[in-house]
Amino acid sequence: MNKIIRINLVIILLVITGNTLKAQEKQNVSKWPRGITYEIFVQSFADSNGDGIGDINGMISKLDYLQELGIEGIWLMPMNPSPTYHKYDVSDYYDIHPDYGTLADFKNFVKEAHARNIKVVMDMVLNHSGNKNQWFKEALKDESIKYWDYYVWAHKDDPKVQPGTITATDGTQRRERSNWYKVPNSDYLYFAHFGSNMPDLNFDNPKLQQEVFKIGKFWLKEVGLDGFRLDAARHVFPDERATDNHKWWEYFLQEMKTVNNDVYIIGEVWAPAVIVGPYLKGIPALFNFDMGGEIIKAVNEENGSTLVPKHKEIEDFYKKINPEYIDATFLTNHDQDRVMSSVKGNADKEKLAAALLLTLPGSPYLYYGEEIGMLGQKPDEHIREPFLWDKKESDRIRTSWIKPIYSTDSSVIPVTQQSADKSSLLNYYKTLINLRNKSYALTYGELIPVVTANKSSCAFIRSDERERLAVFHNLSGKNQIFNLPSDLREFKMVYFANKAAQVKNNQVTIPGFSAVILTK
Ligand SMILES: [Ca+2]
Repeated sequence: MNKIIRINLVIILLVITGNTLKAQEKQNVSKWPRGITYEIFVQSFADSNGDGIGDINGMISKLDYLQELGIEGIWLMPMNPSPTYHKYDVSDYYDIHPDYGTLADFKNFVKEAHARNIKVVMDMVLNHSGNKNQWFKEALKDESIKYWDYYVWAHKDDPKVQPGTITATDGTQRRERSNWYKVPNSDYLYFAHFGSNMPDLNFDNPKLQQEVFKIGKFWLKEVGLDGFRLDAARHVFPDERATDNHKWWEYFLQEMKTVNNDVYIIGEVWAPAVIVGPYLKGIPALFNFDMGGEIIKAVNEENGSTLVPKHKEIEDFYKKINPEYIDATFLTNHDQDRVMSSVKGNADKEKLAAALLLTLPGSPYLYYGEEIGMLGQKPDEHIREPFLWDKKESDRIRTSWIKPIYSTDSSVIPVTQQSADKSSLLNYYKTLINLRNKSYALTYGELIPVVTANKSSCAFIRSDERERLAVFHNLSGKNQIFNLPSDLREFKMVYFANKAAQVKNNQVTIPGFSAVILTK
């Protein structure tokens, strides 16, 4: 009798162990850039030497954290020397800001990231230089100097430079002041779309074009970067010369491919999809600003009915231009209020927004701190506050270059404490990211809408020839019961649910504010 029980136990244990091993052994199927990329504001991430400013060695010490989170790519905000905290006004395109470390440190970072199967992309700010750049300092001296033509000038009598006659053409961000700036003892004014400390570079000048290629090749070849995130990509030529903008980036991509045929170029074209689309030939990956906004709006309004049609509309349009395009989806980035603040601190809604991002198609980007629920609202410094690794008294690597207003010890639970809590936001992100990385359907699958009567739900199939999953999101606080139509009755098992969901008798029960993924 005892023997039989013991044998049964052994069999049961073997079965359990077998299943567990199977789950653990499931390999990642995502291959970057179709994996998840993590955006880092270096200044705020991790400080290795106690000066309060984030640095390269600090980031190296946290690569294991990112690997464990399931990250396969990192986008680093600008790291070149610059007089400002954000570093979008570059003084030297061929070096690293001394606060962050040295070129040798950075090469080491890239090597260490690659050793963990993480690719590295850096912000490349080419629309304008900083006004402390040697090129600009030289240009200011004399019109005969070669660097004069690196910038855009107009005579003081030119009607276009008169105050009030030039405004930004981006409808949402109209400026009343002129974008032309005076220079002491000169009859010429320089053009600067983003303000006087960021003089625009002159892309009509072939010498400047060659210099830009030299910069790009330096970082790819000498440092081993995998690609660039192009800042302000739609502004290198004025808006009325959009076609020149599109062509320039095709030219740039072609040149970069001579150094690395797999170079990854992602562009910031902050505009509606209709303006973004034509850039896809030269910039194969573009941020999907429209979808990020739609997801947060849907979660806040508890209305999921627009998401799938919106995604489809953008996808159909982009695919006609470049069938191989990379849809860089995200919730918010360093220029927008943080997700947790946008959902007014509602952790359920933050989780839903994350689940939508990580189950819809695309190559998702996460902004550092999103995974621990950091808060932040404009002005910009306060959507870029120090990352919280541990409780303040034991956080030796936390940066302190700015006093946080939103993400403080009383409002955000740091990484160490969240890691130890199974139900934390961090572990929720980790689970979903790893689920996506291991899923053909979620990483590569087609999006097939599922019609539901309830507008506070968002349901769809993700389908790949190797895998099919059914995804349900309940954006309301109330339980929802969804009757599976005959073509969805193949889905009988809960593959993922963050609350007590169940599927039974062709009905799936989705608790309020939760996501459910069903498999066959
Ligand atoms: Ca430091």
